[in-house]
Amino acid sequence: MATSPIIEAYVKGKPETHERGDCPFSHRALLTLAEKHVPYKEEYIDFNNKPKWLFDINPKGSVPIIHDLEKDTWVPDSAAIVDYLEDRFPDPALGKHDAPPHVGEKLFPNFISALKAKEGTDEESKKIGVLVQTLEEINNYLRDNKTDYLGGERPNQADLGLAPKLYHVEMAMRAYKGWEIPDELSSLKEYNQRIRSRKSWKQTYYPPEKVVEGWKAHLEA
Ligand SMILES: N[C@@H](CCC(=O)N[C@@H](CS)C(=O)NCC(=O)O)C(=O)O
Repeated sequence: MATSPIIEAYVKGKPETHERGDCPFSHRALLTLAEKHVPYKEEYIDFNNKPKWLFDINPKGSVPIIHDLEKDTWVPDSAAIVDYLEDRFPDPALGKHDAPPHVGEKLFPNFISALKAKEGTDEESKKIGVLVQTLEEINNYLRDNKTDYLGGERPNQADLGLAPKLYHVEMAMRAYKGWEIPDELSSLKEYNQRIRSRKSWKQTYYPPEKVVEGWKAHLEA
C-alpha cells in the first residue's frame, strides 16, 4: 500500500507532463527528502506561468518550497528547507545546510563566470582555471581524507548541496565549452559516479539535456 505523503515539494518543472526541471536547489531539497525516506509528493512549477500563491508564500518567486501537510507549515528556500527537514525528520542525520566540510563553496559562481566567458579569450582560460582550482579543492579533500563522501561514509548536507551543482558544471561545460573535468581529478570523478549511483539520485534525476536547455536562456540573455 502506498504511504500518504507528509510533504509536498514544489520544484521547477512542467505541471502538464510532470517533468522535473533543472534546478540544483530543488534537487537538494528532493535529495534530502529521499535520503531521509520521507513520504513526499512532487509538484511542478511552470516558470513561464508561475501561480500567484507562490509569491504570497515566497515574494522572491523562487523554488524549492515545501508544504508540511501534517503541520500545515510552508517553507521556501533550499537552505531553510533542509534545516526544517533535519529538525522534523532527524533520522538519518544529514546536518544543517552549512554542514562541514566547507569545500567548493565558490563552485557555482565560479562555474557561471567560466560558462559565460567569451569563447577563445584569455578571460575564458582564466575563469576556467579558477573553476578547476575550486574542483581541485573538492578533489583533494576527498583524496586526502580517503572518504567516500564529504560527510564521511554516508553523504551529509555538504554532499547534497554540492552534488547537484557538480552535475550542472559537468553537463553545461561539456555542452557549451567542449570541456571535461580533468582526468587528474580522479577522486572527484569517482565521487560524482558514487553519489549518482545512489537510490536518492535515481529517484530525483533529470537528464543532462534539461541542464543544457536550462542554461541556454541564461547564455542568450
Ligand atoms: N536561495 C534560493 C535560490 C533558489 C533559486 O534560485 N531557484 C531558481 C531556480 S533554480 C528560481 O526559482 N528562480 C526563479 C526564476 O528564475 O524565476 C534557494 O536556495 O532556494
